[in-house]
Amino acid sequence: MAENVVALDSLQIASRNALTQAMESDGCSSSSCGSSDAPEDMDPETWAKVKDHPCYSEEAHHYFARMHVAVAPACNIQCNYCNRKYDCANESRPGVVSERLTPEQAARKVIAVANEIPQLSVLGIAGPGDSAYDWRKTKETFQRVQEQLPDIKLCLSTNGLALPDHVDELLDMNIDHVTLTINMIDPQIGTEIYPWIFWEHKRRHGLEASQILHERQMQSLDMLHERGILVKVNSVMIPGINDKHLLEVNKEVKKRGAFLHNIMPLISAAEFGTVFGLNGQRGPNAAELKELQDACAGGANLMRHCRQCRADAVGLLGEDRGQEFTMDLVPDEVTYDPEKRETYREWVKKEREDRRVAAESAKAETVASVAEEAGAMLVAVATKGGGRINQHFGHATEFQIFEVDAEGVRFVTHRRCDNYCVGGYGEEDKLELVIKTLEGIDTILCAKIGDCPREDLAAAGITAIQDYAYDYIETAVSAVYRDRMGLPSAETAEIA
Ligand code: CLF
Ligand code: SF4
Repeated sequence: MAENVVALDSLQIASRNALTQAMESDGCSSSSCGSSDAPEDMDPETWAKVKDHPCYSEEAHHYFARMHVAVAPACNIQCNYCNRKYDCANESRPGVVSERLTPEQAARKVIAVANEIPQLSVLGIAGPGDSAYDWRKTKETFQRVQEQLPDIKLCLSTNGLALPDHVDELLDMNIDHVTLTINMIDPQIGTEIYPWIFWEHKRRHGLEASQILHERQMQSLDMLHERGILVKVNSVMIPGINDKHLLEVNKEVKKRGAFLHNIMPLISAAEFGTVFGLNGQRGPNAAELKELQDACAGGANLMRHCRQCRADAVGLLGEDRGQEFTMDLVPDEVTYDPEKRETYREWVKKEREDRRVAAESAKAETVASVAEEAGAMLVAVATKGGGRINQHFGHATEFQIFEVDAEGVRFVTHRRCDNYCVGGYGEEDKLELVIKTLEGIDTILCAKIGDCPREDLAAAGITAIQDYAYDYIETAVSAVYRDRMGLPSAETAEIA
């Protein structure tokens, strides 16, 4: 608990520092937000639903956390990328087993996490089987949480086969967010992904199975959209099977009102014991995934910040605090205390407004001063959240990647790595891997970096900068870009 107070305090200090700097320098750097998740890009009702959901809003993922509880073990289909020994791979890393919980245990765990992590805003049920098929347990868990923690958003992830039977109950429970995994809209392609489904008390195979699954998924999407429930579609990209086809999926789900489309790379390995793992089906590489995402421009909005969470994930996206909250660590009796969370939300409200104003003014400055035809640049950022550059280079286990050009700054993706610094010392072989991970990156922004890694990065053509420690990401990225374009910073210009 103390740790969170410290984290909140340091964020507040960082906020004050950045504000002071911005005032002193007359908004010294330029920036842009580029995110389609800003309030001005959607109606107020939709913004109210997504603004605190770390998966539905890229901006929110800097401030808010989610957790999953594994209460629904039964599943009604078989995906070739799933091994039932593990959890549903449609919304979690394959090969991961979570702690199975009863609805009562799950509700208790949610209270324990909410008391400890003020950033928690969403509870997701994504298996370990199918949450809509194992409905009794899913529903009981949601009801318990709703009664005891009314400020937590409820989020459901499903393959869609059983969902049409429960859509109205979702509405009654005020559930605003549903993820449907849709890997095809052509049942022929489905035959290569789904060997069977269990439907109306019978196992169905081949084309018949895929046809039924497809029709129920489309029905689910239509029903959810009609009722104003936001739908995120997850698709697993499987090279040679549905990779090109996902363009069609993207168009179709947009037509049917999906709010977001999350194209996830297949993660496949023989040790997972899945059909695809055993037959050598590979997943896409980062370039193939990006190419497909870029080709989807103009279709359904894409989610690009998914971390393919662990099934028992707890914390900010990309952060894994699940091991701090296993059931043996959760007290038998726990009472919800909303105070710290209310304080945090008040702080976030102000902080994100400050950040938006700073980013907008910086964007205006960039647009006004950088020639339209100026090239784009990729910048990696080490961040622990809060939308700021607040992590040491050696501690980063992932970098957030931003693209910047004359139009502004856009989040593109994240790249994972092992942290270079372990136990206070940098490890040379790890640095080599980090440098590989950062291929194509022009500049790294971090809170601190030592001389050795900075020199090695420079030798690989990557500039590491710590001068923007604790600044907002967008304003700093923009300032670096302006600098690279040979433009004076606002501060320098003013002095001159
Ligand atoms: Fe969980 Fe999924 Fe809800 Fe998010 S995850 S059920 S929508 S609360 Fe988020 Fe994790 Fe990606 Fe899922 S980062 S795997 S998209
Ligand atoms: Fe596995 Fe989920 Fe597919 Fe069921 S829906 S087979 S649990 S990946």
